[in-house]
Amino acid sequence: MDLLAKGSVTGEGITRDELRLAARNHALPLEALRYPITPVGLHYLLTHFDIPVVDAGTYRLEVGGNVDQPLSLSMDDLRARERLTVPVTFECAGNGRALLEPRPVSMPWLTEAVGTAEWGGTPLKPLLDEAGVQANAIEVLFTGHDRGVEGGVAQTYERSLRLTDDAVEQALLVDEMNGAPLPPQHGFPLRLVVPGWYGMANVKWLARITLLAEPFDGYQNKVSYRMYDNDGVPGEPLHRMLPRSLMLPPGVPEYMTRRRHLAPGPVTLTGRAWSGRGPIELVEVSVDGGATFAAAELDEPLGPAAWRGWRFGWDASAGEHVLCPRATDAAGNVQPVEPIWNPKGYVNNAVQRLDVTVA
Ligand SMILES: Nc1nc2c(c(=O)[nH]1)N[C@H]1C(S)=C(S)[C@@H](COP(=O)(O)O)O[C@H]1N2
Ligand SMILES: [Mo]
Repeated sequence: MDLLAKGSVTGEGITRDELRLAARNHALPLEALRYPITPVGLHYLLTHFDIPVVDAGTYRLEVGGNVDQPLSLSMDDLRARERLTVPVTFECAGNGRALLEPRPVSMPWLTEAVGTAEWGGTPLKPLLDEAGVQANAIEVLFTGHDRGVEGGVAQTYERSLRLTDDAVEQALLVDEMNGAPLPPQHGFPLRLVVPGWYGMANVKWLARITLLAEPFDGYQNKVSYRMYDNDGVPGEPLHRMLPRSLMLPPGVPEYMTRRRHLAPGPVTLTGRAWSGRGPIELVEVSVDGGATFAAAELDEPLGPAAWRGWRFGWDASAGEHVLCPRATDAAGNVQPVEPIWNPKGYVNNAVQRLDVTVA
């Protein structure tokens, strides 16, 4: 049975296809929220096709299309350019999908498709200026080295940005993650990083940058990574992240359910919150499953495009509790307590629910 073709399922367990995807593309273990910068192996992963092998020695980044001066750059050329290192939080647009009912069938993320790394590389914009973007260009397309078939369409992973998006100004071409060369699974030897956007924009294993005079109509722009309305009509392409907060689970877990067990008494709950649409202004915590919330204390920001730590004092009383953190950003976006369903299962930023037994 082709479940992908079925779209979404009610009351059915995770299928073997979904399980295989989930095993290839792991999430952030929630206890890794303790690190402001996620250790490389604990950062979530999402690779649609196979991880390609790219030889950094012979590598060239090609810049072409509607430009005055096409460029072909080696890794040495790229490394000789202006360098920046920026902490950036990534989140997959499908984060939260498996919590929707019915469940849209694709990568079955719960809430942890997230991570923050120090990305090191060179800004995109000066390179585009050097190539000389022609007046008729409206989009810039980023093409990876990875190929496959998705939705029945043979393709290379590629995504475009509109030249008018401020993302173009902020984007980086990176060859380092946490001070070391990119590992194969995160895009070696070069990837794009678009701070504040959902993960799909951060094209890995970058082969080519092409300036286009027409909107790009490839699969990952036209079919995938758009908000669909409930009649299945494709709407706007996904762009900046909505706010979300995750809590570092207190106490110890039960092996299968991950229910937390802790002793009664005062405990400091901590976590991290982020948004691509404005700085985090408020994090609140509910200890009663989202019925009531109280404000947490915010840590100093790590950077404009990175998650922000928070802490909350709780006097844990004996019994069963459901803990929910909720983030609000400076643009006034706030996480919903209940998920909002959509056919592809994107952008479900409903609050996390942690089951806790205090005894
Ligand atoms: N070339 C290429 N780039 C890609 C992808 C991919 O499959 N191929 N997946 C995208 C998606 S959907 C996400 S969420 C992020 C994940 O980045 P990470 O695996 O480094 O965490 O990479 C993006 N870039
Ligand atoms: Mo993603």
